[in-house]
Amino acid sequence: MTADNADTQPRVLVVIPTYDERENLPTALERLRASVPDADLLVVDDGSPDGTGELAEKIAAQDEEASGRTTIYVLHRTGKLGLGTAYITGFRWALERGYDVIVEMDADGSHRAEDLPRLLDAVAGADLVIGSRWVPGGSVVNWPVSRQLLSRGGNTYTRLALGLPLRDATAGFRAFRAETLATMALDEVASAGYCFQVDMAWRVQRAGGRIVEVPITFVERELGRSKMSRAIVVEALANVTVWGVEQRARQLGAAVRRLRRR
Ligand SMILES: Nc1nc2c(ncn2[C@@H]2O[C@H](COP(=O)(O)OP(=O)(O)O)[C@@H](O)[C@H]2O)c(=O)[nH]1
Ligand SMILES: [Mg+2]
Repeated sequence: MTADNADTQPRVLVVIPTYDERENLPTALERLRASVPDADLLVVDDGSPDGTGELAEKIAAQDEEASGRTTIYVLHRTGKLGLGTAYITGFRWALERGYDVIVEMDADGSHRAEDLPRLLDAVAGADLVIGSRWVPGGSVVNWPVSRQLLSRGGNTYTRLALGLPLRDATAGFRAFRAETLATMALDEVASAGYCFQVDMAWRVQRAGGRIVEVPITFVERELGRSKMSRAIVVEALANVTVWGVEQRARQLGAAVRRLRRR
């Protein structure tokens, strides 16, 4: 890279939360290395009982030895503290180190590293880019119809309840401009799985940010198991309902105040 390039190329950090992803992490990191060779990678592991954290350290050390520079970093948290706070920890780490673009990505192979360059292209003209399953060109591989309906239905409900004009507000493959995150009250974001994604997008929207959805192919994991539960889905729908009602109440309050002033 020339000095010139170093000035103009955005510095990208991909944040990868892990809990028991031993079988998936090596491939995920390898594919990222191949698709976005200039990006740095940060694994945020929650003390995975299967040793994912130690494996990540080993891969990082090997990568450093082979390339002569550090590009894979690992944070260890004490226990399973949840996806949302894992991301917030990663975001703060990135902001402290001056990265320009911060990516959210799963370790289980569902988010294809090969799609990431298109997300990064789009973030040049957006505050938040969402890798979307439910825009034209997007798709899901290996999901039963019931799971597709749940995701589509949840997203339609979210769109109507919040007036958030997105097809896939629950998606977890995203690229943020650092400034977008720097101005957000990160400790106020709802932390549970799908709530976290919706809350982040809604905050960007309310702050007047530009959100772009880029079609991706989402591939359900082949190895390991999902940590999302029915309870997390129910909690997400309940939260969206409360936020929607609060929003309508605020709008109504504002309208009444305007009328009174007349
Ligand atoms: N650090 C951390 N990572 C988590 C936690 N829960 C899930 N993950 C990771 O978040 C990503 C998405 O989780 P997954 O269980 O595949 O959710 P799903 O794709 O919605 O079924 C994977 O890389 C998981 O290992 C957690 O509590 N802490
Ligand atoms: Mg998954």
